[in-house]
Amino acid sequence: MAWWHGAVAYQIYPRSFADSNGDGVGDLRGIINHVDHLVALGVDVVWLSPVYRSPMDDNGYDISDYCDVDPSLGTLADLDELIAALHARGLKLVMDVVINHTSDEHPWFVESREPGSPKRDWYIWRPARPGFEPGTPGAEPTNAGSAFSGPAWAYDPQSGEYYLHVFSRKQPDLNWENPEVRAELYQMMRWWVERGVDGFRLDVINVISKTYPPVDGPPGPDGLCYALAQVANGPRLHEFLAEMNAEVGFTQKELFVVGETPGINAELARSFTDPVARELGMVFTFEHVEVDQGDSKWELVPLQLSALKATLAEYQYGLEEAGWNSLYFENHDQARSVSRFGDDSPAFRVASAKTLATSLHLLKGTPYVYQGQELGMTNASLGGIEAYNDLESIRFYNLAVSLGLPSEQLLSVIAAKSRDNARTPMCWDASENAGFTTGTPWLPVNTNYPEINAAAELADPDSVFHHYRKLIALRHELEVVRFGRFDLLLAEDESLFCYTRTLAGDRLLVVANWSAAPADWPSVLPDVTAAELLVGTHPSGELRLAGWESRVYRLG
Ligand code: TEU
Repeated sequence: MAWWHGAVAYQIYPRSFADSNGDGVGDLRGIINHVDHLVALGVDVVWLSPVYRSPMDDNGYDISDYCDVDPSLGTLADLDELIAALHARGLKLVMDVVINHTSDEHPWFVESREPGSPKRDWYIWRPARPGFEPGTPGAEPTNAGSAFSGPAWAYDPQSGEYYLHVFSRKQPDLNWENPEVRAELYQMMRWWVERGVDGFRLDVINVISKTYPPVDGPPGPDGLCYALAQVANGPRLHEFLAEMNAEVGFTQKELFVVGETPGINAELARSFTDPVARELGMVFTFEHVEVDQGDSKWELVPLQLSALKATLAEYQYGLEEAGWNSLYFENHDQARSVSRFGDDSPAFRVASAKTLATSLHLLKGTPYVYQGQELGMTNASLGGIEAYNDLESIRFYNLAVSLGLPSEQLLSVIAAKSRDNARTPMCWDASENAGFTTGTPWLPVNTNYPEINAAAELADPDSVFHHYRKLIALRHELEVVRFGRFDLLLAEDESLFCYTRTLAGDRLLVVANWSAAPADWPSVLPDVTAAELLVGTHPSGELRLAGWESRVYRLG
């Protein structure tokens, strides 16, 4: 086992974490100033969302220089200082690297636009659809649709051809078939390892090898076929991942490597993370965060707990013999879990945030805490579309309005699912702007910050924060939490999430009530009269569970 199998990670979205210079945007020095918070929580690893030089079309996921820090976030020297500050406290730093695409302002792409340039083949260029005038409606090479609405092909008048962008048009996809591209990216990653980083989070890494040649796919309501699903998991994916591992030294140097992999299943997750394959350490899968949606994230479907449990269990079982799971409910792309899966009303916010945490952190894998999740921060309630920043939400809104959908209905869907829910500033204390900035925050601070903030929660032993702290400590303490076999109980139950973890003679029982209604103790559960209660959300007493109560027992 590697060190990271027993670790807990904490994700920082730098623009929203802490602003040290009053410009309203979080920065690296802000993180340096708050390392104590991470130490108090007890996490082992920081995953830093992109801080590279970027035009910020997608808040840093559009990189124009892989080897420099964006001036809005600080300097390379600040980053060195952060790495040193974390290492001095026993924490590791993992860089989020986006290598499926670059910014269209990256010098490589600028050069690639020249048809005769040596870098032409570094990106994916195609001529217009036969019989169509280039640049006219419908002339795109295929009907591929980008993840952020509209075609995934952008016309470049300079060369009369189109380039592929699975994400925004300012995020052209690199051509991984070209060995020079791969060599250059591996070189860049080695440079970061030499600088002291402890691993990588690899953005949409299963999209680097694409299914070719691009062809028209089944059209959705907008006439387009979702490119992300259409081209992902291409034929050379395993080859590229193994090559990257060998060239950068993932396995050899015991780096913490997590690949983001939308649109895969448990079998693929196992194949990427089986140590024998020497590809990735673990992957972020999506099935469990898609159970409350229809065909797209914007089609809301009420959560069925049995469906969520089934998908989580599928990965637990599927990666038991080989491979390793990542465990997450939140990140910078997802709504706040207490508002989404829990109950953020005053009566149940604290209990449900704790119960979601217990349910996730007792699973087998590496848990991730997204900034503010440890406080039980809620969705943003931003209001009108003008309050939003995220290009995904704004582009979806504009497209849907143009198709005649009522704005009010769209805003309620966006309020539930927008990525901006996770991106409002971290709430540090009850002072103005939640202590995030002395200036004007780039995205509004959640109005509930006087109540939900780090200072208040650190001072309250019953807070969501201290519950997370206990769960993290429990993982460090008990081998059965890190490595015990998972077994789901009461799979069909729509309000109780119950499972055991077993390692040799050691056995834990997790019982979580995912509902506001109290629940009788199910007779099929193991007897707990002689069991030790390790962590609970409520004062222990009767067996019957209160609304959103959860408990972890060590069975005798
Ligand atoms: O996300 C990839 C991804 O699958 C998401 O775009 C997802 O489709 C969307 O967020 C659902 O709402 C990664 C990053 O996490 C995301 O922030 C970037 O926007 C994206 O890649 C492009 O780099």
